[in-house]
Amino acid sequence: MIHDLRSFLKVLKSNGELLEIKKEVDLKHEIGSVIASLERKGGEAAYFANVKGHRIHVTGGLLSDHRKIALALGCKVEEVSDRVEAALACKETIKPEEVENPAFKENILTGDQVDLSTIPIPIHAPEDGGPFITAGVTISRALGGGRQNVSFQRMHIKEKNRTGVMINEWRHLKEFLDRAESERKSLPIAVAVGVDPVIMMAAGIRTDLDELELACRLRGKPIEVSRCHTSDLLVPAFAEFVIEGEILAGVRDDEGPLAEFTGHYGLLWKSPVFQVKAVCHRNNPIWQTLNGASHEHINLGNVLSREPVLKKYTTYVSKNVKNVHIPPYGAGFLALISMDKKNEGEPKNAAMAAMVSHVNIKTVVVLDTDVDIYNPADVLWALANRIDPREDVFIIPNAQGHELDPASDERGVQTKMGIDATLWETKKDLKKVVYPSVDLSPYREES
Ligand SMILES: Cc1cc2nc3c(=O)[nH]c(=O)nc-3n(C[C@H](O)[C@H](O)[C@H](O)COP(=O)(O)O)c2cc1C
Ligand SMILES: [Mn+2]
Repeated sequence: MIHDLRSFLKVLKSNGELLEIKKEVDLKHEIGSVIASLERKGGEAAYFANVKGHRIHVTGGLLSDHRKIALALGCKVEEVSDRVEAALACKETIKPEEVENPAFKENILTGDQVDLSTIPIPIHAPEDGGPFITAGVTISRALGGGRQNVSFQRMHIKEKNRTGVMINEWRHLKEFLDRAESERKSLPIAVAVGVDPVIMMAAGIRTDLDELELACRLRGKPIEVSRCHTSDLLVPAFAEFVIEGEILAGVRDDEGPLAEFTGHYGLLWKSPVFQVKAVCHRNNPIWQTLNGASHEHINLGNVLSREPVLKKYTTYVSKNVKNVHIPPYGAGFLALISMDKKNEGEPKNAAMAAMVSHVNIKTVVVLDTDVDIYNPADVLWALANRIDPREDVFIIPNAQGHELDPASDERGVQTKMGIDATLWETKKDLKKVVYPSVDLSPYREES
């Protein structure tokens, strides 16, 4: 049973989804490029056992596709969005379980011992502004008490014990920080790196629940947690690293740029500052990282939480919707609907439902069920073949989208587009050519 990063790495390895790299690699760009190259070819996650200048190993690209996400959840690929939906809909409470002597406290560094440069934190994309903690989850609580929150906040390494921390509008952490700053107080947080992958999935989902409880539901059992060394925040007991400290009241500093989820570089921001007070880590810790603008980034932020809603909205409008997908290569702006239409107008209704299932969704393509919505070439084939733009494309001007979409104004106002790429009824007897897929290994063997 997966309960931490190490047990997940074992599962990936035994399923042929982990590439162990013994060659020496550079933190600057090389690790990011190897992870990206593997992701581009639908390959394995990466495990770097020889990082130049460091003894600590690095791993990355662990949730780059649905095969690995399904392994993390212990389900089939086609069950992933139903699993997330079930966890969100579940009324049963499964609380994290507090334990003594957590693994992450095997080593505790405080005061002058804290030095982030001793941790192999990569510079990922060629034009990133420096090394960033990208796969860590931020654990926080409002100063006056209340439930905990878990979210992703990238951390730009600035000094041996200081990082920038990007906190967008509408984040729970932003609420906590605003309130603390109004009292001129700093906010304690902890960044857990290298955790059970369901905790990362929960952190990327916007919910009013404590995301650790959502993670427990995804795992189907309590997740073990322990108090931090310097605060009473409860963090995953089996985290590889727990970096503790506080976000300083009223301080803002340059942070960025970093490869953003849209696939473009972001800007240099004036962001809050994280002052590190303690670095706790397991014996022989493993550093986990994640590439900005990667499929993994989009899966965690834009796909896992939104596919269940997309499915709910579109199947509500038409029972002939068979499947939905938000492909990670579409930056979360594209939705694909697989439909066995019974009526000519149905695909457009399903497309309209998809457009309102999440504000970021801009382009919706409705496809016949003979098109594999997980295969981009098949989707483009249908777009090239089965549409008459005048009949099959409709646009909705001045709708609300995301302000980082390059084709929207500064408040995110943009045009949405629906495309009915299903075969016309008059052509419905056309049959797609499908060659059976064969296992090629016997054909490659020498005689
Ligand atoms: C890989 C990744 C990186 C992210 N980086 C940031 C970030 O730097 N700052 C931020 O405010 N949100 C970031 N997000 C988005 C939030 O973590 C995400 O929307 C989360 O659900 C917000 O949690 P909340 O609802 O508890 O505020 C990131 C998401 C992912 C998946
Ligand atoms: Mn939250």
